[in-house]
Amino acid sequence: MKGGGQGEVQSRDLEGLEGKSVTLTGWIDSFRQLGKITFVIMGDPEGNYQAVAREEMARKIVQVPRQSYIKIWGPVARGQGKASPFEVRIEGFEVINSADTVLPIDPASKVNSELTTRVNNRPLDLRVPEERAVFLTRAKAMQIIREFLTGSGFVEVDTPKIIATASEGGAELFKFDYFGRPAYLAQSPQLYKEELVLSLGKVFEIAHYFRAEKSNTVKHLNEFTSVDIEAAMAMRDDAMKLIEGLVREMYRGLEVNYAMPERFPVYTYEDIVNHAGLKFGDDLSSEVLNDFGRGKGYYFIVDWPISLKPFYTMPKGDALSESFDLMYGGLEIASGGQRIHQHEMLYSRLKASGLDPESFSEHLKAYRWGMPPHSGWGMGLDRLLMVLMNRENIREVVLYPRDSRHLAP
Ligand code: AMO
Repeated sequence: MKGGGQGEVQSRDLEGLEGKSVTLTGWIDSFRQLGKITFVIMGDPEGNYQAVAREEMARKIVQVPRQSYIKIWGPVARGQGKASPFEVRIEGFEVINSADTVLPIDPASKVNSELTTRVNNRPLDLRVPEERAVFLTRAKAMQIIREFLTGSGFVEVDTPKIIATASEGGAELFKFDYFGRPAYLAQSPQLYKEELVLSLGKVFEIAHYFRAEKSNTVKHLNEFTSVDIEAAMAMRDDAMKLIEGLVREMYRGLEVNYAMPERFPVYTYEDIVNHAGLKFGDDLSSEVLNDFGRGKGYYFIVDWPISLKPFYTMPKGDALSESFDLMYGGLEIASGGQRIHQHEMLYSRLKASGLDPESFSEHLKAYRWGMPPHSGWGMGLDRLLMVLMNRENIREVVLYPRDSRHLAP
């Protein structure tokens, strides 16, 4: 094998290796010519760094198409350029796998390609350190969520994504043929997570769900990631405190500076209806929420009319419900609340919501087996990450977004 004395190292190791000969593999990001010297900006998963080639070596390496995967070797020296504090003086290189000379996007370009082009060429797009950073943050966020919820006594579960009955209403369901019977892609783990509190007490799940939304907006996808929790003996306020705690923990753990209020403000549905001049029972459109949420950070909207919430929501008096939405400005981040735990009430709420209780018989039976009172929520992870990372479009924080126009790659 060709290579330098130190064996293979990564760019992050360079600092401690001044004067030593090293071998690295990675891709060519770009070349910069300065007189007789050619700076080769190299990339690897850790970031970009600088290598230097002179004379014959320079003439040879600039022939290699950018983004090719190569091996370089030579001594490490204190850097002369601004790309990295240490650089590799190239004594030799080997092309491991050459890239096409014409690329759909140029990761080294200062001019960003269109989001659609980037998403369609994601593997190459992620060679841009700033874009890769989004998904490193996403991975860290998942870890923080798991640690936070596990540390709060929740058990991680994974429930089926092929289901027989709708949990969030029929309009946005993807239906398909399941060996001659109709089946659907799960819109949420709602029914399962409620059933599981019967024995496991406190459960959470992080998974993909499917909504047949036709609208193409910056906040909707047809396949999105939700963080769901459900907890026995928890009231709505407990569920709200938990999500507030999780959001704070994510900002802390991801080291995102944000002036968090002491407590997230709480508004009622009625506050917003009055503000917008609507009448009780009207749904709150994006326009109304954007207007109400302008200049606001995180806040809750509580006490929605029962008529606007799914059948499993616990009523509050005659017309309201023990529900909440967590908002950021005009964007809904999560919704949840207390659920119905009594069989008869659930049965009649199904009927009142225009659903056939018979098709929920498998689910309903758990409510005859000592179901504890319980509350929970579902949080759109992609939406929260979009806010956290200050991105304008949900597709920027999802590796391979699915919307009605995009099924590939
Ligand atoms: P809901 O339908 O409000 O509630 O969904 C919960 C959260 O999931 C996110 N979300 C979406 N994100 C991107 N694209 C979509 N198409 C999309 N649809 C929803 C939102 C939303 O707040 N079972 C209840 C939750 C519960 O009560 O526990 C549910 O699914 O951020």
